[in-house]
Amino acid sequence: MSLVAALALFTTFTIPLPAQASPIEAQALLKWKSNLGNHSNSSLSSWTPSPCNATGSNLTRSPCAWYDISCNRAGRVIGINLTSAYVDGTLDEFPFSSLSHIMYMDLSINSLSGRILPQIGLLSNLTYLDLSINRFMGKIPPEISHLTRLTVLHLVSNELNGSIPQEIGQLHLLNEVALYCMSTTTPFLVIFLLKWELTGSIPLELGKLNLLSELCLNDNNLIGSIPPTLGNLTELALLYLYGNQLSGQIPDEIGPLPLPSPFTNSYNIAYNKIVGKIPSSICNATNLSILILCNNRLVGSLPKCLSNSSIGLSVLNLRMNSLLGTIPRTFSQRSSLGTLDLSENQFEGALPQSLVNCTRLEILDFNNNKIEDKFPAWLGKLSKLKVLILRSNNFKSLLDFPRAAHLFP
Ligand SMILES: *[C@@H]1O[C@H](CO)[C@@H](O)[C@H](O)[C@H]1NC(C)=O
Ligand SMILES: *[C@@H]1O[C@H](CO)[C@@H](O)[C@H](O)[C@H]1NC(C)=O
Ligand SMILES: *[C@@H]1O[C@H](CO)[C@@H](O)[C@H](O)[C@H]1NC(C)=O
Ligand SMILES: *[C@@H]1O[C@H](CO)[C@@H](O)[C@H](O)[C@H]1NC(C)=O
Ligand SMILES: *[C@@H]1O[C@H](CO)[C@@H](O)[C@H](O)[C@H]1NC(C)=O
Ligand SMILES: *[C@@H]1O[C@H](CO)[C@@H](O)[C@H](O)[C@H]1NC(C)=O
Ligand SMILES: *[C@@H]1O[C@H](CO)[C@@H](O)[C@H](O)[C@H]1NC(C)=O
Ligand SMILES: *[C@@H]1O[C@H](CO)[C@@H](O)[C@H](O)[C@H]1NC(C)=O
Ligand SMILES: *[C@@H]1O[C@H](CO)[C@@H](O)[C@H](O)[C@H]1NC(C)=O
Ligand SMILES: *[C@@H]1O[C@H](CO)[C@@H](O)[C@H](O)[C@H]1NC(C)=O
Ligand SMILES: *[C@@H]1O[C@H](CO)[C@@H](O)[C@H](O)[C@H]1NC(C)=O
Ligand SMILES: CC(=O)N[C@H]1CO[C@H](CO)[C@@H](O)[C@@H]1O
Repeated sequence: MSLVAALALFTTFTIPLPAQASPIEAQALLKWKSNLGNHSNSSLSSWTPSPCNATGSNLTRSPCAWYDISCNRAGRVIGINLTSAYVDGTLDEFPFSSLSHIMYMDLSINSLSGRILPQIGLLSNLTYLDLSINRFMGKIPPEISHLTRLTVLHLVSNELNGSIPQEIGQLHLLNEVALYCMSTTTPFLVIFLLKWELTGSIPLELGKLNLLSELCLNDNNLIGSIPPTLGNLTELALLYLYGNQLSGQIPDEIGPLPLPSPFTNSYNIAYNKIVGKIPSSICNATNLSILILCNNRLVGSLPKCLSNSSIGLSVLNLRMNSLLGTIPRTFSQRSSLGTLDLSENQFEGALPQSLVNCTRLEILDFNNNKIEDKFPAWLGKLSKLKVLILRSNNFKSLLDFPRAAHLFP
């Protein structure tokens, strides 16, 4: 289920004013509020025991009229949305046991700190949980696995450490797990890069989450190899494992299932210690657009499909590996490559002339290889090219360079 779908489901059950109130829920939430930090400047200002339109009954104590709280027809709280509400404090007094009907909880982008308490597991109706961009610390409680209806789990950008609980594998409905996603819509996440310290290995059990479409575990200290069970995730569109200490081999064609799957669109395992060859099974990932394997210990030559656009790559970054052989010669007119970075490898031979077919190329980096060629002035035909790096190779007739450079806008 997408975020939109999750929200739609959520909204369907929402009505502004309930028939019955829930004074217990109101009291419990007010107790939490009273333990929070300075909330004068936040949406919590609507959280009051007696709203100004009070008419005297317990109805007025309903939290359902509060900003960012949603209720069902019975007046039970089913949604709490405090994203970007300047909330500052902990979950220590959060009324986990009073909010058993809650389905949607978004506390992202606040200043919440302390631990994510095991009592989170009491919110067994939750389908959507977003605690990202806060200052939660400590480990992810294994009790999170009690939230069996969860479809979306976002814990991005906190100060959590410890290992990923293997119990997450029990959350069969999950389709988005973001323990750290870098999305273009939230570029400021870069600031938090160093704050995230999950350790241990990637649990095999993640392979059970067969509805998973996005898995981001980047920028942690994860060790071990990429579990072959991730090959079971046939709907996985995005896999970010970059910036860890992962070693071992890419599960290859000998393994039970190839990685990535034909659905995979973005595959980024850069900045690890992964050894071995780029498996030819990658050619089956026909939907692959972004392939980033840089800064690993990959060896061997390139599968041909990476150049002949039988897959429609827009980014291919293999920088800083030990790849060798010649660069495939078959870049076709259908190529959608915008970035081709093969720098810091052992590629040899000449530059393939067919690169002129890659009319969308903006970045072309062959720095520090063993390419022997004349200076490829013909690259001047690539009108979008902004970055061209050829140094530390054996390019001849460099005297042509000024003239060639002139060809580039
Ligand atoms: C509390 O918030 C108000 C409004 O933003 C601000 O003026 C005040 O300085 C804050 N007080 C503290 C102690 O942070
Ligand atoms: C109180 O009622 C008035 C009139 O019905 C309405 O305009 C106002 O928004 C209400 N205020 C709150 C806090 O519900
Ligand atoms: C109001 O709620 C309290 C408990 O919070 C309850 O004891 C009382 O009977 C309620 N009053 C009405 C009029 O429903
Ligand atoms: C939660 O609040 C944010 C900001 O107020 C809003 O953009 C978002 O649509 C809200 N989500 C729901 C489900 O109401
Ligand atoms: C989950 O919500 C449903 C409907 O709102 C409710 O009947 C049920 O008791 C809730 N589950 C728990 C464990 O409270
Ligand atoms: C996690 O961080 C807490 C303090 O935030 C520390 O006490 C604990 O030892 C850390 N655990 C690990 C496994 O790093
Ligand atoms: C998942 O993958 C593992 C190892 O790759 C395999 O043994 C297992 O049968 C797979 N499970 C399913 C349900 O496909
Ligand atoms: C390929 O990716 C596009 C979006 O980039 C998506 O709409 C389509 O469903 C994907 N196809 C497969 C087979 O995954
Ligand atoms: C590619 O997919 C086809 C069809 O599913 C399969 O037969 C073949 O073994 C796959 N090739 C690789 C290298 O995984
Ligand atoms: C591209 O490469 C794949 C895999 O090597 C091959 O099956 C396919 O025929 C090639 N297509 C073209 C147009 O060369
Ligand atoms: C450009 O690609 C076409 C196929 O799309 C191929 O026939 C042609 O030879 C390529 N051009 C060069 C210069 O290799
Ligand atoms: C009601 C109020 O004071 N709101 C302010 C809270 O803080 C943000 C940013 O610091 C301001 O933009 C709001 O006006």
